[in-house]
Amino acid sequence: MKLPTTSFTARLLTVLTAGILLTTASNAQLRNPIIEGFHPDPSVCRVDSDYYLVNSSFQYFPGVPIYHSRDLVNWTQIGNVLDRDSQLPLEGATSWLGIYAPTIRYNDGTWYMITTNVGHGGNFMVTAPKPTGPWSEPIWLKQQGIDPSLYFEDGHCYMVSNPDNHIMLCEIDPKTGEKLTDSRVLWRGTGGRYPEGPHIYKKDGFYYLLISEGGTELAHRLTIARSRDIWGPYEANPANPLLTNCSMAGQGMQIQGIGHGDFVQSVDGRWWVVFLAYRNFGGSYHHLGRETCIAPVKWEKDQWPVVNDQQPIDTLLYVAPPAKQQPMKRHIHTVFNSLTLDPEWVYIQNPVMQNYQLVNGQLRLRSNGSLWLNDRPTFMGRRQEAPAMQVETEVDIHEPAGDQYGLAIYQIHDGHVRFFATADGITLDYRLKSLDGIKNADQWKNGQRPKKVRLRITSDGLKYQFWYAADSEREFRLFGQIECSLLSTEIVGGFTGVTIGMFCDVAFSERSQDSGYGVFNYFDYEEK
Ligand code: 6LW
Repeated sequence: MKLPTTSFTARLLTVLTAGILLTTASNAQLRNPIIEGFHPDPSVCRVDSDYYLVNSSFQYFPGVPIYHSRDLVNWTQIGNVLDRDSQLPLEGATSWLGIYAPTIRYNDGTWYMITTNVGHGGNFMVTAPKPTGPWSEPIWLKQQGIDPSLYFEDGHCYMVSNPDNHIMLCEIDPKTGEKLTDSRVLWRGTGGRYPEGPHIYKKDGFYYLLISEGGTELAHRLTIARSRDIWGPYEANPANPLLTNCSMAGQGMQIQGIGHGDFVQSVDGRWWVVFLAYRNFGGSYHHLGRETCIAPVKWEKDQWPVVNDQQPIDTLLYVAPPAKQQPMKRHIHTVFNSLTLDPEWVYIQNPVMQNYQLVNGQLRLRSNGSLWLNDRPTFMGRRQEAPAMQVETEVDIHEPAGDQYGLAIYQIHDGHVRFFATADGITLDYRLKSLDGIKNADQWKNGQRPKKVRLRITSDGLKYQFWYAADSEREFRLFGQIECSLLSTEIVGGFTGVTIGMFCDVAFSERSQDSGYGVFNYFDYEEK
């Protein structure tokens, strides 16, 4: 990841330009992102008046969250496509590995989700009779590269992906995945780096090939080419890039890194593109990951598509949204008296399920070794989907004092913060690449060891603050704070965004020999 090196004058100009755009766009109504937090690489598919959208998920289990909408702007998670070990081996996966960009498509009564498990077998697809599943076992595919997509026409099924930085096409048998033709190069992009994220569409007799270039950072962009024959030759759009914020007008926006898109036509006939972007907080840092955004597309007969009138993208667009956007302030209080948890819960790699037990309305977690060892650590969390939010849990305190359990803010195995209470006291510590240390630690005063401690993390988008209250204390005490930027992709890396959850661990660098366990009474997540 490169940090921006924009000159002061350029910044000043773009801030001014952004100001002018904002003023003229005072009626702006379309709010981005449409799915906040770690939701990269969106792919969307409409059947009748229902839209379905999937995202990449990297080292997290279950994988590939799937969303449903009736209007393209208000989305509800209806499950996860990959929800069992046999579909999703993740041993050793980090935030750079595991499940990359997926594509969702529907053809002739069957739903398809095709993606790459980087580090565990490459490209595969799963199929289902309904988007809610059940999804099949993986059908492994021979054509390599990342970001596979499918295109169906007249009984043929084509697969496109990017082996060796070329966009390549082959025909496959959609039932077995067997290759029916050689793989042929369609396009190498406009000459920038990393041609990826290809999708094929047919309109007015042209095959359109939409791709991303530039890498998923500041230079990210969408480009497009077209041909009368699916096998090419493809001619590049003279007005490429189709969409980027890597421009004088775009570089001052809070939203950056725009790319990886998929077109969809809404029920009213309008065209849209969903794509990923990240929001900077407190400088050129993003900690919430790459998020799912949307922009309007003008696509006249026989003409090239034009996205958002070639204007840069920010958090408000001057365009009528397809429907009223509901406020996104979620407040979810989870208690542990049911074995069925909502689909937003995630584990790091394949969880060792006996380490997660619901006992008498409490969640009991057993340690499986340190978070940073990255070997199926015990962690149950959710994506942080809004910059301003609060999470809270209550833990029971028990002997021995060596067990460490509480709340963790997790970006990557070597980029996370832990806030926990033990029989000895309370601790806030961190691992940020090769730096690990204790930010604050306090012992319980003699004889005042509490039975229960409530742990709370709040954020305004720029800093995290850590609070606690013991037993029946009503007031929370501030225990420490850190900047969100320390957990950003720019500092600790990875393709994901922050998740927040409950962990059970032993001291850094130790592997649990046995029995560390922690007891949690609830988990509360509230966006502000
Ligand atoms: C993804 C690729 C990309 O597969 O980054 O931004 C890779 N786009 O298309 C990982 O998300």
